[in-house]
Amino acid sequence: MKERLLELKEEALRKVEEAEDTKSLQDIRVSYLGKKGPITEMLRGMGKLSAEERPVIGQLANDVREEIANALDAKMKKLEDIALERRMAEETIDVTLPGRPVEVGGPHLLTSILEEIEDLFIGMGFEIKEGPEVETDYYNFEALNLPKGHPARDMQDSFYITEELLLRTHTSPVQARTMGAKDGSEPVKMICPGKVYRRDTDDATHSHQFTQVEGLLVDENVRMSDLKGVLNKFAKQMFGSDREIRLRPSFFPFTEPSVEMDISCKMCNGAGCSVCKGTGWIEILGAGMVHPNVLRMAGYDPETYSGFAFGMGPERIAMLKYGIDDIRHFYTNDIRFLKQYHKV
Ligand code: FA5
Repeated sequence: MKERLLELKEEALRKVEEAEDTKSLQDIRVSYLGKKGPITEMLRGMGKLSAEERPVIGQLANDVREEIANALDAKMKKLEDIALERRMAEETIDVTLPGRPVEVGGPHLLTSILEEIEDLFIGMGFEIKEGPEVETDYYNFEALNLPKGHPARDMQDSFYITEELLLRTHTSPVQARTMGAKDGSEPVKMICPGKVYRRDTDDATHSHQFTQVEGLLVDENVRMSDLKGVLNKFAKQMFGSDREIRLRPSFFPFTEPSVEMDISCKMCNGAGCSVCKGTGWIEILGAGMVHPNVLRMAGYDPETYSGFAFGMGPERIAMLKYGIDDIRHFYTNDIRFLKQYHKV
């Protein structure tokens, strides 16, 4: 029995010596020192030994167990130390390496232009309003003097969701919503920036989704000259004091009289070029005096109150201001294009 124990010890110690990972050490521990291991097995059979042999073999078996356990612990520590050293070597940080550059973003050109427009009108005492992009037929058309079947509805080809719901084709419904929320005697002075949608075919100056900024001023004694004064001030501040504005008669069912405003072309200084299609002028907005029917439907008495409204296209304004030749640049998000307009 003594020889067998010594043999087992030699065998176990050799295996410990050869073990290359902690998993093998666990296996050795289980197979030599575990409950079903050969040493425990031998200890169980000690009853068959003589009274003299029993303590000697018992002592030897315990010594062998202890020696194997110590060898296992020592090897385990050694392997753990090696693993730690290896990990530390792998994770060494070279503090002399240059840092990775952090890319700094910036607002989209359209966002900057909208903020610029908002700032200009806030400076003239207008407040900012918002309205829903999914709009009812009533606010998008009917409340703006465009009853069902009115031929002028064709001026704005629409994306309908149901019979009564559509993606708004302009920001003008916010006029009716803002007036309707008042009691019919409070003055209104607001602008409303936002996205609008039309079934327009995309080209250099048209997009099926674009932005508009609506403006509305309602009070007693508001005149066309007030509209002209506000638009003139806006245009000079936005494009520079050397730019001329021109109001042309036009038609919108919700304003009477109606006008469209042109800005003298920056590229050719009014002489005529490809950008202004040879006319020397570029259209940026529609406007007019709020139609009495629109005032009445929103609860304002047109005998006492009058107002002006306008709706401009910020993409067209940015194109004119920065000489951008295609509206699609705003939406294709080529970072090289957008980066040119990041303010540092
Ligand atoms: C309107 O949408 C009117 N609601 C404007 C208005 C408001 C008139 C208040 C009177 C009173 P219009 O369809 O012309 O009008 O559009 C106004 C501006 O939006 C245009 O001058 C142009 O700058 C811009 N715009 C129109 N269609 C597109 C398009 N498909 N892509 C980009 N910009 C467009």
